[in-house]
Amino acid sequence: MRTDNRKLILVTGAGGFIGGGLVAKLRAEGNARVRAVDEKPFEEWYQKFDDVENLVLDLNLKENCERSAEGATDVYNLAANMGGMGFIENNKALCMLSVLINTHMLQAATKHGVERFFYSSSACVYNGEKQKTFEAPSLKEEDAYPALAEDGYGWEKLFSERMCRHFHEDFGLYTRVARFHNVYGPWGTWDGGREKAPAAICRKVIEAKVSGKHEIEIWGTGEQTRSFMYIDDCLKGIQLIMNSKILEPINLGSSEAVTINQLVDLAEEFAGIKLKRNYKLDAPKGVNGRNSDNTLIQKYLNWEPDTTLRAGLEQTYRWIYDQYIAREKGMPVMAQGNASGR
Ligand code: GKE
Repeated sequence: MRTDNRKLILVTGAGGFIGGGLVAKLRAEGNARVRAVDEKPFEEWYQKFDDVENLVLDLNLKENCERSAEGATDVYNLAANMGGMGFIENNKALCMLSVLINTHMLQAATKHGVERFFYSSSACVYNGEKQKTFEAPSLKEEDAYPALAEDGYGWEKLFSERMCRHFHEDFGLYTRVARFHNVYGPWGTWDGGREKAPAAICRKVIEAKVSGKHEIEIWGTGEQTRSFMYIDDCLKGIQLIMNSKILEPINLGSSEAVTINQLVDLAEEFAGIKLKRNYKLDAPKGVNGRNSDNTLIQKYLNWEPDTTLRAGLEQTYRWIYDQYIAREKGMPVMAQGNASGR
């Protein structure tokens, strides 16, 4: 049997949306062996490939992080307990417990002499005071301080970012940190409570179309602003940042801000229907406005996420539509509702 001398890349959270997408991309590129790790049983992985090493391990535990990092040169740490506003607002302690994964993965990577370590942070680290306006404030990297992050989830991300920095300074581990802005696309969570606005709105519009009940519930006033990053841009950005020399946390997000109402307009257009909008004002809303300032990523990489929301959302809508119909018919669909990977 021939030995495989290609380097070994570890992807944690590989059963989740972004982790699964990254494994798919790395194996297609074929330059490395891939080890895919997630705590979920295999039948719940969003994507799974038999030609990579797949492991079910709980990365809250240090020994499992050590087992995962052994022999790896690159680590993409995408494992976290997370979800959209409906999840993070109601599960703050669970979100903060991801600090166990991040602490143990950093220790394990240091112990095994890993060459590069990627940490997926979030726009939720930004100071809430700077996101009070609905005018889609563009957040620069420096706007994370003075710190007033999203309660629970955002504070854990900010702390773990900081740990990455100090593992580099004190222990020489080459860490890379990207702050993801709301990622969406096919193979993402679209039901079950952890879904974010793009998938939730697509699903609700599809539900209305299929049922013939032409109404939709929207959380908040619909005037909240966000930018949404298509999964292909996210994956490309992750690899560019990992292979760069960027030491500080950097935004990885689209700079095309829209209101939630505009998001609904688009989904309605794909469905070819118009819906009566019911605004649920006491639902989880998060910040009023948020956009990604991409000056820094442009400076370093001469690139920024550039898939238009129209193009990306249309792909996503079609994919969720097929999943929805398959579920209606009792056919197998992607597992939902227990996303432990990004
Ligand atoms: N999830 C969801 N579901 N959100 C809805 C819905 C719905 O049916 N209807 C309206 N919204 C509104 C929310 O109230 C919120 O104001 C906005 O859409 C975006 O919600 P979201 O996609 O769940 O999440 P956020 O952008 O507020 O926050 C997310 O930010 C990311 C980073 O940019 C977080 O959930 C994190 O998971 C993530 O780090």
